[in-house]
Amino acid sequence: MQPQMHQSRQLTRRTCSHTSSLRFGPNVRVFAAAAPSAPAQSTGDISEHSGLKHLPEAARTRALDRKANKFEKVKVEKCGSRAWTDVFELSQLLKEGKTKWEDLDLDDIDIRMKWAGLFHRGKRTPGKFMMRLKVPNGEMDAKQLRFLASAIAPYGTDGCADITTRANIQLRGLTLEDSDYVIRGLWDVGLTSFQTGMDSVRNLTGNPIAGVDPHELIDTRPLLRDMEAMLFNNGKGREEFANLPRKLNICISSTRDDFPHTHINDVGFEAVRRPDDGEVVFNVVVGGFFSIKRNVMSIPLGCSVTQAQLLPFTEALLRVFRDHGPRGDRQQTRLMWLVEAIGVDKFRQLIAEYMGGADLAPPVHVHHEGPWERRDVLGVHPQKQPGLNWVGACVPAGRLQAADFEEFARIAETYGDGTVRITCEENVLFVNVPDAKLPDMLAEPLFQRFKVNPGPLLRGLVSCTGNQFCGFGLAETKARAVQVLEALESQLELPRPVRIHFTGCPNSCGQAQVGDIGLMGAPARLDGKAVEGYKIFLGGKIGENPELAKEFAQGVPAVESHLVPKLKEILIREFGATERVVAA
Ligand code: SRM
Ligand code: SF4
Repeated sequence: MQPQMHQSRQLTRRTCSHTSSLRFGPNVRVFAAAAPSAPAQSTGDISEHSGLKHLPEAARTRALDRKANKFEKVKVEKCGSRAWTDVFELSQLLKEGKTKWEDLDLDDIDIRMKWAGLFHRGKRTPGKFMMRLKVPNGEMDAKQLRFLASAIAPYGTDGCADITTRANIQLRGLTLEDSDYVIRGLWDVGLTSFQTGMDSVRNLTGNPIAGVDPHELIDTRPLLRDMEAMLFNNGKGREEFANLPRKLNICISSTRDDFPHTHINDVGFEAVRRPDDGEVVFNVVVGGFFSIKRNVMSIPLGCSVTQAQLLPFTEALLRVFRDHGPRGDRQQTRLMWLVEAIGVDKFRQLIAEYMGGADLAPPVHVHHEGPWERRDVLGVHPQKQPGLNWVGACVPAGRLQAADFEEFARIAETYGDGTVRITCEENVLFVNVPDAKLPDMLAEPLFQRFKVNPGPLLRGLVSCTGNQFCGFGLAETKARAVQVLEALESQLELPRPVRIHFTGCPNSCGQAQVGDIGLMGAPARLDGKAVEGYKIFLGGKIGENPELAKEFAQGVPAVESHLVPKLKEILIREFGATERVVAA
C-alpha cells in the first residue's frame, strides 16, 4: 500500500440519500441488483446476485413472503455475498474519485457491506468503518499482529482496535478506499473479515488455553480451524451459508470452566469422555442467545457427536437452520425459535437426515468428582508442558492501539512461541514461556499498563463497544467502566474478584447477564432531566451450573457520583467488600 492511499480523510457529516438511483455516483453501479422480483414458486431463474440462490423452495417462499423482515427483502434484492467482490471495485472507484461514500445506496453501505466485515459507523463517525475479523479460537501469530498494527496505524487517533466478547478483533477508523488493501493483507496473513456480520456464523470460540491447558479434554484449535475453513471457504466466503435467517454463534468447550460460554451460544459443543472407550466426543446444546426481546440459555439437543462427525454435523445444522428457519419477525429468527417451533427431537432428526441418515448417539452422561471453581486465566500459570507457562495480561475493556499489536508480537517472539491468544473476557495471553524467561518478560513496560495481576474488579471487566462508536448504544461503556472500577478498587477491599460486564444496550453484546454484576445502558433521569443510565443485573454464573443474572435496579444515572456509590453498596452487601482503610 502506498502511504498516501491510507491517509484518513476529513469528513463532513452528511446523510446518504436512499432514493438515489445512482448507487455509487454518476453512471456507476457497483453492486449489481438481482432480478427485481423472483416469483415465490420459482425454483429456477434465480439471479446469481440474489440471496435466494441457495435456498430451497420453502425457504424462498418465506424470504419472499410479505411478512418477511426488512433484511430478507434486502437479501432477495441482492445477496450480501455480492459485497465480497464489489468491495474491491468500489474501493478502486473511490480512490480514483469516480464516486464518494456519500453517494452509496444506504442498503449497500449500512447492510450489505457487513458481509465483507465492514460496518459503517454512520451515526458516530460518518464515512468511517469498523472492520470485524475472524480469529478462530482467538489465536494469532506475530505476523498477523504486525499486519493489524499496520492496518490501523495510518488513521492516527481514529485508528484503534478492540478485542471482542467473542475473542475476536475489530479494527476501527477504516475508510472504504483502503478496504481492498486491508482485506488482501488479512488474506496474506491467514485472516479474514468476510462473513463476520449480518446473517452469518460469528467468530468460532474455544478454550483460550487450548493445547497448553493441563485440564483440557481436547485441543479445540484444530477443530475450530477446520470448522472455520469449511464454513467460510478459507476466509474467501461461502455463499451457501451467506443467507441464514439470522446470525449464529458456535463454540466448543473443552473444560469444566466453559470458557466460551456454551450456555449462551446458538450451538455449543461440550467435550466429554465416553466411559466405554475413552474417546472424547461432544454433547450438543442449542439455542442460547441474547436479544432486546428475549434472553435464553441453551438446551440439550439430546445427542453427542464424534470428532469425525463434528464438521458434517455443523454443516447439516446450518443447512437445516438456513432451509427451515423463520424469516418473519426479525426478533424471532434466532435458532431457538426454530428449535421451539418444530421441537428439539424433530430438529435433531432433520440434522441426521441432512447428514445422509447419520446415527447420532445419545448424550454422554457426565459425572464429575467434586466441585470445580472456574479458573481465571490471567497471571502466570504452569502449562501441561513442564517448564513452560502461559502469562495472561488484562487489557482494560479490550481497547488496543496499533503500538499494542506491535508489542504483543515482539513480546510473543522474544519470550514465547510467537503467538498470542485473546479471550472472550477481552484479555491477552502469551503461551509457551520458559520458566527462565519469566522475570525479564514480566519486567517489560507493557505489563505496567496491561497488568498480569490486576485488581479484583478490573481483572473481571468485560465491556461492549458502547455509544462511542455503536449507533445502538444508550450509554458509553469502555472508558466509563475503567474509570468507575478504578474508583471502586481504590475505595474497597474485596475478598475475591468480581466479574463486572458493561453493555451499552439490551442487545447485550457485553453479556450483562453472565456477569456477577451486569450493567446495561438504559434511560435514566437526574434532577428531572433525561440522562444516560444503566440497569443493573446480579447473579450471572458461567461454568458447570450456569445462570443468567436477574435485573436488580433500573435507571441508575451514568455519573460517577451515582454509579460508584450504587456499585459500592452492592459490592459490600453481596460480595463481602469492605471499605479500604486509608493510612493517616
Ligand atoms: Fe453484538 C449487533 C458489537 C458480541 C448481540 N453487535 C452488534 C453491532 C454489529 C451493531 C452495529 O451495527 O453497530 C455492534 C457493533 C458495534 C461496534 O462498533 O463494535 C455489535 N457484538 C459486538 C461486539 C464487538 C461487542 C464487543 O465489544 O465485544 C461483539 C463482537 C463479537 C464478534 O467478534 O463477532 C458482539 N453481540 C455480541 C454478543 C456476545 C456473544 O456473542 O457472546 C451478543 C449476545 C449473544 C447473542 O448474540 O446471542 C450480541 N449484537 C447482538 C445483537 C442482538 C442479537 C439478536 O438476536 O437480536 C445485535 C443486534 C442485531 O444483530 O440486530 C448486535
Ligand atoms: Fe452496540 Fe448495544 Fe452491542 Fe453495545 S450492546 S455494542 S451498544 S449493540
